[in-house]
Amino acid sequence: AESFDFRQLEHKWSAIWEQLQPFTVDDPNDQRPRKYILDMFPYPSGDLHMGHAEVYALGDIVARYWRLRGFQVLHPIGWDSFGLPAENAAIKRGVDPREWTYQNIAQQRQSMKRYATSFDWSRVFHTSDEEYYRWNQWLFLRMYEKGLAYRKDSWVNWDPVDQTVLANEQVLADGTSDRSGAVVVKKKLTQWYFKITDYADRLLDDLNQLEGRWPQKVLTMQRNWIGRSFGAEVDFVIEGHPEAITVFTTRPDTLFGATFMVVAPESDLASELVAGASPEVQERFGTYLEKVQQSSEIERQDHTREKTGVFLERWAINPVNGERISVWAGDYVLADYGTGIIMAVPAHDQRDLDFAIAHDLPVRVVVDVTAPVTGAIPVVTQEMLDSGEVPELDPVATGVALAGSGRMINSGPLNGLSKDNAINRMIELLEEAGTGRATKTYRLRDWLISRQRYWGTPIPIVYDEEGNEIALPDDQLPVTLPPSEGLDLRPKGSSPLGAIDHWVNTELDGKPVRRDADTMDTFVDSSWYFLRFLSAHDDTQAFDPAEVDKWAPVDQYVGGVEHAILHLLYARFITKVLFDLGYLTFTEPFTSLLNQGMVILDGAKMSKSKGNVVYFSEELDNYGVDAVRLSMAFAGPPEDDIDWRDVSPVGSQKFLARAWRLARDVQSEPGIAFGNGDGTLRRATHHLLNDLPGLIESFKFNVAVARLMELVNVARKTIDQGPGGSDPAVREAAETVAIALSMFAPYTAEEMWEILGFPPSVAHATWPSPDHTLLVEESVVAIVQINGKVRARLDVSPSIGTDELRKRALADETISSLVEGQEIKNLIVRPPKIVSIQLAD
Ligand code: ANZ
Repeated sequence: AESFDFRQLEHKWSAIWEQLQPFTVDDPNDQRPRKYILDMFPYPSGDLHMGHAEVYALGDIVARYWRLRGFQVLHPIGWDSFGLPAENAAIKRGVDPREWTYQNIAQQRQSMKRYATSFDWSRVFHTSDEEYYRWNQWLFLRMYEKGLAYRKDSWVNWDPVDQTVLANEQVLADGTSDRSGAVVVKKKLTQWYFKITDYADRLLDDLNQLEGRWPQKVLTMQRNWIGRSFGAEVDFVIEGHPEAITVFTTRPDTLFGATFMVVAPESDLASELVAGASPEVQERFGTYLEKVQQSSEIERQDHTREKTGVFLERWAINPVNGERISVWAGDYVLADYGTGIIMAVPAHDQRDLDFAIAHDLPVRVVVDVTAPVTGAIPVVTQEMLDSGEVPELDPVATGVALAGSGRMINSGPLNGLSKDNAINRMIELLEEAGTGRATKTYRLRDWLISRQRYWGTPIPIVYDEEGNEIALPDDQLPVTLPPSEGLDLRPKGSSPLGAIDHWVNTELDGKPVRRDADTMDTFVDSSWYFLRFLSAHDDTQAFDPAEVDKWAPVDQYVGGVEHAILHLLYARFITKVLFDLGYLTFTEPFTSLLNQGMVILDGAKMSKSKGNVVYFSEELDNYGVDAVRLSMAFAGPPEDDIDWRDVSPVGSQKFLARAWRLARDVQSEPGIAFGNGDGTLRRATHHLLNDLPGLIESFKFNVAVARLMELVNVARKTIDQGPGGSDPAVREAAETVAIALSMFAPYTAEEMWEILGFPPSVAHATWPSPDHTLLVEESVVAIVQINGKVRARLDVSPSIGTDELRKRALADETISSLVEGQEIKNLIVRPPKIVSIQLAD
């Protein structure tokens, strides 16, 4: 017999699909319900890799599933093709970033097609296409009009290797750049920002709508990133300073314990305050500031670090007790959180205590943490005090701040109150006195979008001769990215575009103007791309509202957890902005989210430097597309990492050959009635038809594949050891396998479908409804004997267990009345057929 030849199948069906274009969605009269299934679009950094192999296999299962269920499915693809890697590669190899990018796109596109992804190829776009990025510029202008895009002179995260500005999100936890790995430093620049902080509350509160639909981990990461804290602002008068200075605190209850203030050294306020100090202090401050600027934000937040600082020779007045307290500059206070200056409460805040001890500043305990407060466990217990574990309630002696709850002391009107009550009372008192108010603050910063790089969307702003910014009118769009020829793309802290005189210097309304030479962060491109697919080639608008109405929001989004914060937060933000501008009628872009894990090898992330890279194209060459796709689905729960070492594409291949042989062994015609086919096989088939939808909808793809394998085995038994290939149940099983397999292994499934006598494509088959009479379990009769005589017959499941059968027998009315009051000498249970009871005589 012929053998299963995946290469031949791939060759044959690619050509047919290319002809049929089975996944183009373009029938305006199609009345079926709709699903929008979106996979995160790739960055064209070379050929596809194994991570892509996973995400596009999983996304395709979902898309193909909904098609089988009778939905119109929009499953588009494009390329996220602006950004640094193209430019860096171009610098390294001396090729045009454009050429490099589009060559990679061509290669990925080919691989994607080979991989049998069911995309609508008519909607492809690349974010580096002028036809796309002009709408980034359009979006920028709409945001500018609403005051949501603004320019600000500020400290930015600077990557000294790539010589570019980074968003906070691009600075890793260890303070290095997620691009170059360099330690990120601070630098002052004038930059464009999107005002995402205006949306902080909505971005946070709307996460509740996504509960149960997005991974919990992602929801938590988004919540932490936004980082809302409730507290109070308190105004402090500083002697000799014209206006009051406001601090943010989450603990206004401790205000009586505020014994000094600390300002972030690089803040404008610090320079203002030091201006009046003596020359020595000014000099000391200057030296200190320089040192601070060389350290990363992460280092500065390191709790174990020595608390350095400089006294500014300034005094503030504590608004609640009139005390004069000293004002310091210290680098544990960050310039861009809260107001950049704090009231220090050393008795109850560890960092403040460390600072107080280092600089010999007063410490006053205002919370008695040993006093019992219902529902709160003090950090220092009476037992600890008694046992001498904590010598006394003296933070200076112990070096440990009293962070726990308790009752207020040394705090005038607050004395005796618990923490929560004291917070509320203090806010009332401050509000009455006009020296403070309840407030909240966020970790979230505005989104810095300017990049001093070439390969991105030009910012649609020009400056007149006085340097005033002017937004370009819409009819001046697109601002086209000029060719890179002759440009020095190497990073130098200013945009390469600035060097093109004839591009930078232009005219608006007959007046000379200069273009902004920076380009936009590529996260702008991906913040709204899911809308562009809905009218990908519309050159009159960014997206067509009628199409948006039909398809959006995205029903199922599939992609890597590495985008849990940045991309998803920005896309959510822009969606809300577009809603507010009246362009959309929904506020969350992605109704449901599936994050796949990583593909690793030997427990480690694949990387060229480690030499543990598995290459996508080689795997396809060796095992075939279907075997690789099936292995991705079968490897385990999608959110777990897949160690490619533990995966068996060979095993997948063998299974596919078995499935294919099943179709070949069918000896009946299409349309044959299945009704009197073999009962066991029919029941197996209908159980699968019944169970697979739930498994796919809950992303248990591996379980679904295991069930398919089982069905193929049962069908094989029916052919070889049962009624044979002409039994109608064999055809029914084979058709079911072909349909279900089309989600995982499209080439094999398509071939099976053809062998079974149907025209292509199996992707458009309909999921057969299970026959519920076949789902009821078959029952067998178990007999119950007492002393060798049959006394009862029970209808039981053929798979009944020993314990269950014993219970059922003894619970039977006849049996229990006969057994009652007697001693059972012996009881034999042989499921599912016999229970034999021996009574003592
Ligand atoms: C007094 C106080 C007493 C504080 C106490 C805490 C404990 P979260 O909860 O993270 O929002 N803070 C405010 N602005 C800061 C800045 N720019 N840099 C460093 N620290 C800053 O933190 C809020 C608390 O962090 C604020 O409450 C303030 O210290 C400090 F027993 O005020 B607290």
